[in-house]
Amino acid sequence: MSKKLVEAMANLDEDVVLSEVKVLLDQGVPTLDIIQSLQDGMGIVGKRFEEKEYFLSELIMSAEVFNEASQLLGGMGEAGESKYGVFVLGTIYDDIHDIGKNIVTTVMRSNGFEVIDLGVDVPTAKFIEAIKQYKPKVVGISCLLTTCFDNVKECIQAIENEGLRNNVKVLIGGGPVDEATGKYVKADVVAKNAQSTVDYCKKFAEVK
Ligand code: B12
Repeated sequence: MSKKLVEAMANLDEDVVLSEVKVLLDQGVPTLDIIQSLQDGMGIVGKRFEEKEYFLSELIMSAEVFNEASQLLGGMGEAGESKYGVFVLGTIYDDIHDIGKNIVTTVMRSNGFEVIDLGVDVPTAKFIEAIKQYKPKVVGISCLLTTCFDNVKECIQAIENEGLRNNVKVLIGGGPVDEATGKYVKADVVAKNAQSTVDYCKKFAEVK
């Protein structure tokens, strides 16, 4: 964990963020560790927003700085051969946060999954259609807003009502999501980062 990077991200100090990411890359620090520091910095941005020290403009700025920094992280890897099957994911409807989802997409692809990324603000019907079409072993739902937990719950219930729940594990993730949320929405697993998503999905994968 780079304290300097966490603080620079939290302070939206773009120059320091970019130079520190370069330094860490030169030192051979793994990409996912760098992302974790950026993610922790974003957590502080969120807290400052809650405490009204930051406003919407700072949230927007944080997304820009994060995206700039990720451009430097070529090391997340290119999509490789898909040997573990399909993973469908999207951000639940009414929620447009996509930075974390996009990281999960990239990391899953570079670890041998074919990822069907449904995008953001995804309605339940689109998740169901994708499950029927691609028959994934695991579906991921990203949710960054507590006001959208009920949407996730509704979506998972609808998957069950369609008779699809026994064939698919539902994995949820996103900043404010925790174990209690997982129980509330009836997800199988809560993933706090991209690596745990890969580890979990590999358990259910069909190796080709
Ligand atoms: C950047 C940001 C924004 C940006 C998003 C830009 C974008 N393209 O995504 C913008 C400015 C658009 C935005 C808007 C809003 N935001 Co906002 N935002 C954030 C912030 C600061 C960072 C989120 C982020 O990108 N983190 C970095 C990534 C890497 O982390 P992550 O998303 O957690 O992802 C990792 C893991 O969680 C996991 N993961 C994530 N998704 C998934 C999915 C699956 C399937 C799996 C397995 C794993 C997984 O893996 C990822 C990689 O490790 C958070 C604060 C926070 N603590 O999260 C607030 C936060 C989420 N936002 C918040 C709010 C309130 C809003 C707004 C309502 C503000 C407003 N008044 O308009 C709007 C809502 C818009 C909407 N309808 O969606 C609140 C939500 C509070 C709550 N209780 O619900 C937060 C928590 C800030 C706060 N503390 O108040 N936001």
